[in-house]
Amino acid sequence: MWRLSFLLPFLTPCFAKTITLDWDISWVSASPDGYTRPVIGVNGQWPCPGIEADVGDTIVVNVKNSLGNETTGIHWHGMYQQGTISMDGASEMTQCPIPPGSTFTYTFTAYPAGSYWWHAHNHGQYPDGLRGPMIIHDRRLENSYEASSEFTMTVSDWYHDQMPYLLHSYLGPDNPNGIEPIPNSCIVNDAASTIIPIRSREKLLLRIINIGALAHLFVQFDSHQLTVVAVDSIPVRPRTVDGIRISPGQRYDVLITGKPYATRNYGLITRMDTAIFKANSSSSKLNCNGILSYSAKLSNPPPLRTTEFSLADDITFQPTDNQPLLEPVDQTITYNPKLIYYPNIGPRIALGDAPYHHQKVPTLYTALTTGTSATNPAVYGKGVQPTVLRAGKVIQIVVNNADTAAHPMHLHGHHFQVVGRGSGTWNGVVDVNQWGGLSPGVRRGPMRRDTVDVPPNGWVVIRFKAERPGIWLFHCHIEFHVEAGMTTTFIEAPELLQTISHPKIPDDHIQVCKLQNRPTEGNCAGKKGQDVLDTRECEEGPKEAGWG
Ligand SMILES: *[C@@H]1O[C@H](CO)[C@@H](O)[C@H](O)[C@H]1NC(C)=O
Ligand SMILES: *[C@@H]1O[C@H](CO)[C@@H](O)[C@H](O)[C@H]1NC(C)=O
Ligand SMILES: [Cu+2]
Repeated sequence: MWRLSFLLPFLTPCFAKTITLDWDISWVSASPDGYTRPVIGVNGQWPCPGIEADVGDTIVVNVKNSLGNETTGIHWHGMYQQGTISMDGASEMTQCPIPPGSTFTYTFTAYPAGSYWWHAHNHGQYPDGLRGPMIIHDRRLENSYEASSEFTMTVSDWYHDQMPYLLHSYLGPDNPNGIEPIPNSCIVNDAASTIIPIRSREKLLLRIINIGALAHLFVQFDSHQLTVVAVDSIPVRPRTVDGIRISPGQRYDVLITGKPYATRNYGLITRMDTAIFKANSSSSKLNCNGILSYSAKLSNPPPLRTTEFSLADDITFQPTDNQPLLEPVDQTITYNPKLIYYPNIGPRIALGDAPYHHQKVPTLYTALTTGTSATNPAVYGKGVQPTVLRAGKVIQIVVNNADTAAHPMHLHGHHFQVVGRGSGTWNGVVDVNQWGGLSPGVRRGPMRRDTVDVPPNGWVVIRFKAERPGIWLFHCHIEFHVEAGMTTTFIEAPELLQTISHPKIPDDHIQVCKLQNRPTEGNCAGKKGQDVLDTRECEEGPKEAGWG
């Protein structure tokens, strides 16, 4: 089965095209919510460009880092990257960070279809603005929606301070309880407000993407319901809801039907969910607004002020392909994330045994150059919290969350089945009929997505098949938690990675490591041959928070 999905990107139709983008990444000034600050833009512009492609196209992005004072690296959230794992863009895991002045090319297949986004995956950088939507069209699927127009709406929290400063204080010794900084405001399409055009009677396909750092957001429209048709790009049986709650990293594709006779325009509200905030948010602008506009000639309503939202539980959506529950489970991995305070250093979060710590050699390069030792987790270094997954196995992951706030957990390169969710700690019961939070449709096929909320004081159980050779991160999508170490690494089918499923690492990728005097072969510390199991020089344990 893994062989088939491994081959899929190469079975692209002959009309697939190549989209080449040249991105010069630099600091620019912007004021999305009225406050002017430096942000990271592309080709002198901010908001950054979105990417649009048809499924099967080849996307080539030539990146030049002109930031001067920060490294960078770009991740294409949700792409399967089969045969191109070195293009996943996770700095320190699938590449070295791109230093200032360097260039670096990403080439990958636009697969699978749906609403995605791209963002820096480099030392907490994307909340400074380096992110944008990425839409992979499947025209046949989209035609089935009978929508006559489409619109992409990104939603996000927003900070006036820059991430290196925010991280320095969040990760510093004066923050023993790991209290996350509160966003100053909410923005929509990187602005204080957005206008979504709609015509009477038409169906509009709206793609909602949370590109933020911390906040979960409610989205609701005045007098218009939302018919959800895809969840993190997985098509689901259409279901009409009043509103959604969307976590960082998540996407919802919804249909909105225009009223037959509109005599005015309608408002929409996006509001940050304060449940995730541990500090006082009274000075934060929680709402941002927009207009569903039938005509510029009609009057616009005042901003919506909704504070009560009626929400659908995402676990109850049913994928249209009815992919059956993956059974039996071959390997269960249980995570009990915990906050650890290191005196004189600061708070960190361990998802596995200890907070994540990157190594001298990017984990992918270790997997490709350590021969038969690549199936031994030790060669990667304890710091990256490695788990080796064997090809074709059904993997079950349990996350028990003792925190008072939800964690949106993201797995690179996969959509996983969300088979159960509940409060407290999972009791290990495998009778699907008794699992808390289980959708009645689970027998027909559980909901799948790539970023799932683990509720406060609660648990989630997910499953996927290890059929995509690669180095895949499993991490919380709250960017502060990523930097606190809430990440683990799956080494999926390394023996296949070395043989059939990965071409040579491109020279420009090797070059950026060389520029930083970093080895590109061997174990976590660059040791090879007889010394491949010598991990004494590998990185472990928290260090002082840097400045980016
Ligand atoms: C990097 O340069 C930008 C633009 O001048 C500045 O706003 C930012 O604070 C600098 N970052 C660091 C970490 O010094
Ligand atoms: C939050 O801060 C405001 C002032 O900024 C204060 O009036 C309010 O009492 C604080 N709320 C709590 C719960 O501490
Ligand atoms: Cu988190």
